[in-house]
Amino acid sequence: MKDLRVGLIGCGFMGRTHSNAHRRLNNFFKLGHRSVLKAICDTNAAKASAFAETWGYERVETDWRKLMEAGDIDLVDICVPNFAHKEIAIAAAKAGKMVICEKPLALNVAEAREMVDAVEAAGVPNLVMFNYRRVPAITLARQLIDKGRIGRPFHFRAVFLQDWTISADVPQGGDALWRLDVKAAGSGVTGDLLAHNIDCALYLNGPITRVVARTETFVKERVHQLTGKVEPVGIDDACIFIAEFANGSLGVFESTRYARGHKALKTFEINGADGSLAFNLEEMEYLDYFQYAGSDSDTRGWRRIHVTNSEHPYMDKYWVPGLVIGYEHSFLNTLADFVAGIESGSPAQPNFRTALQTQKVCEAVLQSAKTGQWTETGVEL
Ligand code: SOE
Repeated sequence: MKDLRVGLIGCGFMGRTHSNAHRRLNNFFKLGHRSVLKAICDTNAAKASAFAETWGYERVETDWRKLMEAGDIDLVDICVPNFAHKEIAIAAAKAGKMVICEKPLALNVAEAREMVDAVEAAGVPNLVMFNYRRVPAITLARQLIDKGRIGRPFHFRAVFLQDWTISADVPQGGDALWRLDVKAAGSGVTGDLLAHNIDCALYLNGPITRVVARTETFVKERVHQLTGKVEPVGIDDACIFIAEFANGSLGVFESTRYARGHKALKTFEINGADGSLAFNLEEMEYLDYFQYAGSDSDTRGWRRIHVTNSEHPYMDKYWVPGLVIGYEHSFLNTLADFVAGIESGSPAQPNFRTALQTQKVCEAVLQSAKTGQWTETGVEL
């Protein structure tokens, strides 16, 4: 068993999800590598020390550059706000480290391209943490699509709805609230939430060729936590777009942080000639399936698949049939596939190049919202 020595940067929510995945990896997956939590890095030393104690990191750094120089770090895991992804990922690649990066890959396509070039020039394993692909029900949806169970696809529709920024008193910027600061996040719901739905759409239904979008910023000014001043809000609070897929199907996407009552309502439905599939993150252990082809008209109807059998994706790694796993396991499953990919030489997806395609769709969406025009995405998959 080899050590995979991890240096993780960022002690926020995503730092916790990734740390948990590293900690649990070898409890559930039989791999040739063991995650070893060597160093945690955050500019806030007290926060990093407390984090190190909670999650079991051996040492604390406050400057991420130290991880690049360190001989005892194999993998740099980037869990900082989006604006810092590029510099850290490129430095890690140049230092010959493997890189895992939180989503979205970058602030924009230009940055994402530089990051792809850096990891490919260095030849280092790389992955972007679009975790929802590895929710077993979503992976199962892909397997059923690959088996032809829905036939020719006609429609893909997806939403990601939250309600945590409705109050104009919520500040922007700084810890936790950097997602509301366009300089730190690059965009609002498009990069933060729709990027997940776009990644799932590319995974399940193939390339999106063009889009037309409408965004809205409902609260135009907010106090900035770091400056204490009221500043204009530069992010999209809500985004709706329609899309064309290369396979001829049509897509509808909606995301907002203003859907009162919804905390993380992430759903998709895909309708084909021979069947349909539907998923709802609030009931993530189920995949709904309507089988048309091969079913009898008197018993035809939507069926709920409880995705907990050992033949379902990832489920043989956990408990016994009928018992569920949760949100955190999607990170664990992704990390396990990343490590298995290093060992087999068949890299896990989405790597940086694949995540660049999602970035292109996000950018086309934001561009279209400005011009009101259909916009080509330039996605290559
Ligand atoms: C935002 O609230 C957020 O935490 C996103 O940043 C995550 O990517 C998403 O999975 C859940 O919501």
